Amino acid sequence: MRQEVRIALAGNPNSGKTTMFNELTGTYQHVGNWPGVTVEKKEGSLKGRRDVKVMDLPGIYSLSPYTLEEVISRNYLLEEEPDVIIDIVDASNLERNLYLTTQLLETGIPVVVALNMMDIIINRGDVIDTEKLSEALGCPVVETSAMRGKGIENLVQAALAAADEKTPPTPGRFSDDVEPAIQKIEALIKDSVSQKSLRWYAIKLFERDGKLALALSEQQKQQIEKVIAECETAQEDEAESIITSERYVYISGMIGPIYKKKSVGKFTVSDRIDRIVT
Ligand SMILES: Nc1nc2c(ncn2[C@@H]2O[C@H](COP(=O)(O)OP(=O)(O)OP(=O)(O)O)[C@@H](O)[C@H]2O)c(=O)[nH]1
Ligand SMILES: [Mg+2]
Repeated sequence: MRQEVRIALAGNPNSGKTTMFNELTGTYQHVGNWPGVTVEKKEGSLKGRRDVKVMDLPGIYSLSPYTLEEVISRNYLLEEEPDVIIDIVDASNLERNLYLTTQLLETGIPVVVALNMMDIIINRGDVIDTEKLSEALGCPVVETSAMRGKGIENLVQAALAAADEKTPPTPGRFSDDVEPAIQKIEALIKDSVSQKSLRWYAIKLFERDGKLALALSEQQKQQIEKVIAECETAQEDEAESIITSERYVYISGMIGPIYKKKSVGKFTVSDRIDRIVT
């Protein structure tokens, strides 16, 4: 018998997860227009595929341990280990949404990005280079409009293929100021966690995340603390904030060449050159 495939829908509040869940499962769940609607996990089966389960997770901005929604989502991802995460990204707020994406890529679970709300981007006349975004993130990116039922079939195919291949994503590296510290922590804990979650735990330990289910020796803890303290002194910043800044720098560098806003001027560059030279 074929084994069950489990797909988890994760993303920022109001990015369209429940709308997508309804499209994927053919069920109808109330969709509100305000953030924080989905606090419980909701499970259904993919339309016509009872062997594929879809989980609608609460909306979150980060995988930190501060809100109930974050704790529910990250515990589900790390403890239940779904076969693939569909990261529902609101393309009209791309930069902010990718902050969570960078963290999902660190869990070691295959990720497919649904670049949702593409209807808004098209209406604005903006252009996103999806192929470049996919290359930069190191995971498949599929354009969708959950509200209009667009791109759903492509998304399902990409998610099932990723679940089948089981290839963990290659998360981005931080700058040379911070990356060595993360790698030192990875080396210190490599025998205490599974290889696929190594980077996730190293980063969370660096952030002094208080809710990690991880048994470390006193010696490991002291060595890790030393690595963190050295980096904090060098950066003149506190560890969690160092990682936040690293993510934003990384994302804005990535987005520059990928997101083209509709040009606002009346003339294109070549029009202007023509006017100047003639
Ligand atoms: N224009 C547009 N609107 C969309 C799209 N997908 C969802 N929406 C709308 O965005 C709003 C939020 O959608 P939800 O599906 O509730 O978002 P969610 O991610 O489940 O939100 P939380 O459960 O609060 O985290 C609703 O008003 C949807 O109709 C889309 O592709 N395009
Ligand atoms: Mg929802």
